[in-house]
Amino acid sequence: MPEIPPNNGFYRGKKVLVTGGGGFVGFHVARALVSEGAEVVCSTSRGGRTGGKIRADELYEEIRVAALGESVRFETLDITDGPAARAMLLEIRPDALVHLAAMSHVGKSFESEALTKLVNVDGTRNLLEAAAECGMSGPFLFTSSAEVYDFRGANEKPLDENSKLSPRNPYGASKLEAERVALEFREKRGIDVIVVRPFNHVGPYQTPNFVVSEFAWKIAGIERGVRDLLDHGYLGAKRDFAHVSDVVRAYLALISSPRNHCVYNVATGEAHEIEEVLETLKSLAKVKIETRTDEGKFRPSETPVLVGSSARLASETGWTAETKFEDVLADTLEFYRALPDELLR
Ligand code: A2R
Repeated sequence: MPEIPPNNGFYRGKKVLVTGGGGFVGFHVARALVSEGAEVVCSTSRGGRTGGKIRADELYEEIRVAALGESVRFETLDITDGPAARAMLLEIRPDALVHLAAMSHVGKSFESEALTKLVNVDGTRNLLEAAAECGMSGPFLFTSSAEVYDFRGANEKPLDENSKLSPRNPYGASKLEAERVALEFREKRGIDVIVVRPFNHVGPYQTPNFVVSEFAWKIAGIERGVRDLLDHGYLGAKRDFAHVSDVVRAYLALISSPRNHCVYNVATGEAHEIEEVLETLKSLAKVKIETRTDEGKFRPSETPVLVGSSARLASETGWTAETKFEDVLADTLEFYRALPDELLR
């Protein structure tokens, strides 16, 4: 029997623009699209007005861009610059757009609320306006976030797309506002908008400032002998951890499929305690890992459990989260093990 290509060959020869293409998810989206035969243009804001990144972000972006090599074209675009967004879309005329560029860190959004809104809401509006002006007919996938939901009283029952919306932080608020802008462009301007709400997703190439990547990075540092112990905060919260490759598969499947809805959760439906993350990573370590609770970081989470239902995504595309929890962690650890000493300190 002839082999069926992924996504039925939908991406072969298609031109896809990936904003935030130097970011963690952007790297995986770009790589997956290339392997499906798409022509990929990634945009990053390097040198743009809202640059101001901390050094770690820049270093990790360099690693990702180097790993993609010549397989994709990189262009500079600060999405807060409306005319520049329009000029880029007019020049590229993509068949599909995966919009990932964002101020993506929940914690940092408290300190930079205005910038978070500027990039996440106004930047998204600029891209949608540009897409409308250049008559883009292909899908425009906007990555929102599980942070748009009201987590108060959340329990082991997975949240679905009809669960109450009420963000608890400026990041979630900006994503919800941007969703509304995007859905308005869908309704009034005919843009084929798909909104995705990913829950936690982890894996190789993540800047180590999220819980799983931070633990894996510290363990790799201890194994290398450049760090003594793993300090951590509260371990009692439960989260839904998908492998970034599974999340990317969901995005690509949604773009290439006929759809009955325009908003989709992307989640595994399984809750794992942070303590379990730590214990599993410790069991994967090549040396004994000494841990210490850091009182400064110890804030019991307001959100004890956060788990999502992907039933809608599964029923419309057949998607499932294929990677087992332990493999998600092992894969992440393997990435940090390959970094040079100076990036493990
Ligand atoms: O472009 P860079 O080098 O500043 O990189 C960040 C980019 N970004 C921007 N791009 C254009 N114009 C801006 N004003 C701007 N500000 C930030 O967005 C960065 O590489 C990228 C986001 O990547 P990460 O922070 O690694 O986020 P991740 O985990 O890949 O999340 C992707 C999407 C985001 O929309 C999240 O909010 C959502 O998935 O969960």
